[in-house]
Amino acid sequence: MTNNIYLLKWIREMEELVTPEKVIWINGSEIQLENLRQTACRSGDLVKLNQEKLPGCYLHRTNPNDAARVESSTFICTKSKEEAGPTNNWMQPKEAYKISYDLAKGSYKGKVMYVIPYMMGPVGSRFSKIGVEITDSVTVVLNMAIMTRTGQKVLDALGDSNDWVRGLHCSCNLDPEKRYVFHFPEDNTIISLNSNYEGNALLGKKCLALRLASYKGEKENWMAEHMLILGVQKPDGEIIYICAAFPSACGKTNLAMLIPPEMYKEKGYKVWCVGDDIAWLRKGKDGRLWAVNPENGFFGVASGTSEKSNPNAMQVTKKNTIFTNVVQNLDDNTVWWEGMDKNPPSHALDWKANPWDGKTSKQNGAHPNSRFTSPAKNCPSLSEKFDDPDGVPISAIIFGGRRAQTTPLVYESFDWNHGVFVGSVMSSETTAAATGKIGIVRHDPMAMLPFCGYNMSKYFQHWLDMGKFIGNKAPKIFNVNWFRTDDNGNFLWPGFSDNLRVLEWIINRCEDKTSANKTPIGYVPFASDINIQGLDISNSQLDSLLTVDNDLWKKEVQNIESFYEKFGDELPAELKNELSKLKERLQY
Ligand code: GTP
Ligand code: SPV
Ligand code: MN
Repeated sequence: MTNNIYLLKWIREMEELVTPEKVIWINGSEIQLENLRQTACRSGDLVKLNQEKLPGCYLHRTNPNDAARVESSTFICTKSKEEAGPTNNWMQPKEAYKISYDLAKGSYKGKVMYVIPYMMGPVGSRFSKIGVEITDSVTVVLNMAIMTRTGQKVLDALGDSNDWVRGLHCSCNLDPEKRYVFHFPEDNTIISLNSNYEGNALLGKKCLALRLASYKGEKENWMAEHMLILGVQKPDGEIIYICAAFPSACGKTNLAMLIPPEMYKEKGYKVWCVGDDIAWLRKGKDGRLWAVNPENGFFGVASGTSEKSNPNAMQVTKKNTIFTNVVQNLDDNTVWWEGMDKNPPSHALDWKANPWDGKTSKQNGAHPNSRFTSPAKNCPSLSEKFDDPDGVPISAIIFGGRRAQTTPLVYESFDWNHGVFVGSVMSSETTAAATGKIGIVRHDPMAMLPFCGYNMSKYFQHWLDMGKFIGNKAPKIFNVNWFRTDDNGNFLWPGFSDNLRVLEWIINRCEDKTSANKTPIGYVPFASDINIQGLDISNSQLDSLLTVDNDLWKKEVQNIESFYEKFGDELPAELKNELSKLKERLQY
């Protein structure tokens, strides 16, 4: 399939290391993939679902100890610890390679070694990056074939170049004590051991497209960000493109696939999905910031997804989808998860394959981080720019997280540097997307805490530098919070499709069409400028959503100060300055 000497040499070395029974190169053909699906069903790695109701759909159950990303096992392995910075786990490359090779050695014995050439970004785009992942897991192959562009066309694009990312994935025995996701940004290499959960094992996604890409972007004047990309088509037909960075399980997929409320549809609004998780951003020929989605599919949260909250996502999962850790309904061999509807199956298997009766069981049937892997082209609202090699021009960047208090529904930063400050001090409640406690508020700068492949201080500086580089054509920066609650813990804002009402205000601000209330933290909407027509929401509720409570913000400043201490003298002066200005405005 290729004569690339670098690739062939590496494959030979890896073959000698892992000693498989045979090697299969993934050429991306439907015939080959169909064979692999059958193999996976025979081995029990996948369960074939009802092909009339869910054509092309399969169920994947992970080992129960392996159902989410493991941040404590994720390492950046640069020569100096300094390069990984204070927010990443670091290991010396030599030590990480030693651990890797000891675990990988002979671990494919009796198994097939799959070689997956894949591309992140549209084929033919000069921004795209090529990777090759070696795996012993057929479900990894099938997931990668959905999430990335794979096969012969990638090898053709690679030619004889040595500019590609080496990725080795070994299932080993899924021992959580020996689980590692190692990144070697200086060697363009990723090694993942002892996990088959997609977030740890699909090496093109968070590992390449965020951790290695962010490292590269810093050196090459571009950015790899944990952002959805969407286009809002206004009644006049113009489409405004927006990127938004929310931490894991905080609403990216939902916002990216938004369907406008009736009233907005009638006016002529449409929302187009370009991407739901990752954006690569560059300065375009026109001087503006342009975004490309490097992925080819969606790896979305199943739990909570319903016809009511996200009908587009439900549509996305109706065919050619791999479900991970959901309930299997044994009556008709379909799937179910908490939040899908109020009618759980009684005759079912839970995500661990134990018999489960949804009508009587007190335990959840699906894992809270249950997922779907679906082709992007399944999305009814997929943008026609999805495959555009240049991507789309960005008018606004939105940061956001899950905060029960403190952060208003939406506010606008005063300028780029202040916007970078706002992103750098983001915090959000932890979710089931990663192992560990849920609901703990933690700082997660730009939603990149688990995904930044280098020193976070340098990353902040890079954001500041990009602002200078783009100058007055830079997007405006906003912050949103869909998750503010009342005293009883109920969400104050309806969210989901109604988030378009907030996007409308954001677009109006970008187009200088509306004034705003200048508060110590930024520009907050006047209540009369958020359209709540048709919503069951009182004026006082809207007022609470837009309140900036000085006392809470003074506490927030203390949290920011202790978070910033991590970075010591390396924290860019601009951010220190923004913090002092915030304190002044709060009359600290
Ligand atoms: P990752 O794929 O892990 O990066 O998550 P994500 O950021 O794509 O989050 P997703 O859109 O899947 O949403 C995660 C959960 O957040 C869903 O199950 C929803 O329940 C909830 N959610 C999303 N949008 C809203 C919203 O506007 N309001 C409220 N209250 N909940 C929301
Ligand atoms: C996330 O956790 O942000 C995800 C899922 O999108 S994973 O691929 O596991 O990172
Ligand atoms: Mn998502």
